[in-house]
Amino acid sequence: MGHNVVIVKEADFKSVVGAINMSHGAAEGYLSPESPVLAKTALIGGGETTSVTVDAGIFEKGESYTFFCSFPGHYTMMKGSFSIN
Ligand SMILES: [Cu+2]
Repeated sequence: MGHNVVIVKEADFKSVVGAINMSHGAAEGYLSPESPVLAKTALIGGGETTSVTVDAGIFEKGESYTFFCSFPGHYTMMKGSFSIN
């Protein structure tokens, strides 16, 4: 098992999580390569650490974003949102 952080536009969340499939593999976070993912970390286990660098310029003023874990099934509980004001 593992956990990660994936960031997408809120409007893309349902399609992105709908395309999560074990066949895409852990290295891809089980995400479809066609999914409009803005940023993601590696999947890691308890006690591990990881990081990702994101160019803040990708975030648009007035847009809403969802961050979630893409391990299959986790996004139902492991998610949150933010917006740029
Ligand atoms: Cu998780």
